[in-house]
Amino acid sequence: MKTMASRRRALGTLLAAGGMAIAPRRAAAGPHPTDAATMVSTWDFGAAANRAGVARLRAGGSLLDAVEAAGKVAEADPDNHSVGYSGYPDRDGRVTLDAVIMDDAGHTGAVAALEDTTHAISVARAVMEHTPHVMLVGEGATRFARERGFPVTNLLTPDSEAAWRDWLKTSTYRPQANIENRPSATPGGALDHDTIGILARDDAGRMAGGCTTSGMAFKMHGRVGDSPIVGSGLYVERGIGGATATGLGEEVVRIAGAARVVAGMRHGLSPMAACAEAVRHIATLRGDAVRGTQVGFLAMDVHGRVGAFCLLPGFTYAVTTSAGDTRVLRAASLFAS
Ligand code: SD4
Repeated sequence: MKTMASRRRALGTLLAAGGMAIAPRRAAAGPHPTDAATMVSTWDFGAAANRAGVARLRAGGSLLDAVEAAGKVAEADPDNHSVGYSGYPDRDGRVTLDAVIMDDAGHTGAVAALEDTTHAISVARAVMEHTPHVMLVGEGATRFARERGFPVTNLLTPDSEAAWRDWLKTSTYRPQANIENRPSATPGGALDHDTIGILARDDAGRMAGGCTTSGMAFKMHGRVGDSPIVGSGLYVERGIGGATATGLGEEVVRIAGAARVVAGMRHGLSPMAACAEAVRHIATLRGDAVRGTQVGFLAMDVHGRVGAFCLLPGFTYAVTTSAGDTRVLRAASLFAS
């Protein structure tokens, strides 16, 4: 049986054989918090989400309540063009949302291609709690949202519509790396995408997570990314930990990314090493096809240890410790640019 070290050597050989310029980078934004984490979320806007989630926990809410509260902050933010309200539309001008929520007891619900509804993560939770299914898509998801009383909301704001009309002039689909953290005042290069992925943990080591997004800007109508797919955009396993993904979802789905990261932790890797292993696997598998593409993984284990890793520099994540301290950190990346 191969040892972990020999597997790592084999992976290094594979990468070298692929001729890829590998320039591992270390986190640049300071040390990881030493306190155990309670909540982590992707990107800079994860900080506000974490605060809402932790406030919900402190008010006596469950882990699922905290995850939902955190997701709703990003979904309602008109300056966040990649999640919920004001998300960039697909190429037909329709804003379609993907979301999932799950806990470590195997409860999960998801929606994909949901329309006219701001809080996709809440609809995902309703799928979990009020249907015999785990996922509803498209018209069925939207109809279910109406049946559950979620209000009809036009998600296409004037800003997002203007960005789409501008995009129509060229209609070139070219996702940009790290657009999630760029100011929304620059919708000119609006090949935007983003997800908020959230992981929450209590003192007993129980966990839950969520993921919500409007997906890739100007995607084909009907396109679903990794975010709502259990095991791709999110995975949580009792006694081990959880992982979430962001970036170009097609690359995450190909490797069942979040499940892979959790499997890494199950086999003894630290959260960061498990994220790095999954990122390296994408690079090995896809070679030149992922040059210039961003994929980032964020993981937290049951002890509150946190790690992240990405293909390109620029992926950030917010960590809130059990002491209530929130910091935004920069993930280490496989490539320098
Ligand atoms: C998707 N993974 O739909 C999402 C988008 C994303 O940062 O995470 N962007 O592919």
